[in-house]
Amino acid sequence: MYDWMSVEVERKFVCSADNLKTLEEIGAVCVGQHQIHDQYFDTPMFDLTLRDMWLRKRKGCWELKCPTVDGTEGEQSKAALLCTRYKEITNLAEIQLRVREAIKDVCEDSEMSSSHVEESWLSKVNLVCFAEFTTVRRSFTLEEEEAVQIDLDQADFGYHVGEIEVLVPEGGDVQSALEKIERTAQKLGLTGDQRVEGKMNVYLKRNHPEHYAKLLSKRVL
Ligand code: V4E
Repeated sequence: MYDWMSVEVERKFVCSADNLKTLEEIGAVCVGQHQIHDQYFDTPMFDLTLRDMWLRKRKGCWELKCPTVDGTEGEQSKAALLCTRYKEITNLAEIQLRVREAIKDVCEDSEMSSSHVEESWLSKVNLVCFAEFTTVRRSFTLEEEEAVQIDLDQADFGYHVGEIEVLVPEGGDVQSALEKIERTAQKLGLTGDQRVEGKMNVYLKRNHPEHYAKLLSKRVL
């Protein structure tokens, strides 16, 4: 399968000093601290995010997150309901294809081959940056939970959030990822039964409140 297409299964949690202590106690290994600068793009009418499609540029690379249908949606456990699942696409040609498909009714017919310089494809489909922020991320792993990463994020607009995530290759075992995340959440002592807001929720609430309200009403967020 394609290595540029995987499914990110993720549970966010409220991040506190206690989590750091617990991470130490359960023997989590800090695998790095990075600064991440993200720019998110959409049409002026927000045609992508209204379809739950999130296009961003991170470290000079394009990434698109879009909803996934993986067959685990039906009867969902409480633990699964706390997780999000998004297809993550990093191949520019595939991203352009999906973006063009999503906004074909609103953009002029345009040729978007990967040979175009990327700024030209942005203007051709009328994509503009609607969110930009930097995050300091500390990442941890647990020896006994292969492929699980725990991130503690501090966004520059003053929001802290934790994430437990597993990247599943396209067609891989989402159920087992959900189980790994649940076991990790229990080790961390997470008790909340509500989904926790991501950085973008908080950013949009502050900077694009009308669009945020629309996303809530359409149940995208
Ligand atoms: C998918 C999504 C957005 C794009 C950003 O995704 P997120 O995982 O929140 O950001 P980040 O920086 O942690 O990315 P990573 O480094 O893990 O790839 S913005 C909003 N969504 C949808 C969404 C949702 N509906 N509910 C929750 C809890 N999170 C995200």
